[in-house]
Amino acid sequence: VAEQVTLKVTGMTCGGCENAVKRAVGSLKGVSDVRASHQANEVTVTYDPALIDRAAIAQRIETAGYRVAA
Ligand SMILES: [Cu+2]
Repeated sequence: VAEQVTLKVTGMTCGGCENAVKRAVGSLKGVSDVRASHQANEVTVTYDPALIDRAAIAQRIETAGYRVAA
């Protein structure tokens, strides 16, 4: 069963940043959907909790160069 989490992400300033986050997180195994808004500073991820967790998703966003609020 898929779960959905919305993360507060800072550092996204345009649509290019949104696409970078979508590409980075979307490449993770277990992630089925990613939506990103630089205006809302939010990234919403649909994922399979048997394959990946929130911490791994947050880490991938940080590796891409953006900051995830705890
Ligand atoms: Cu940008």
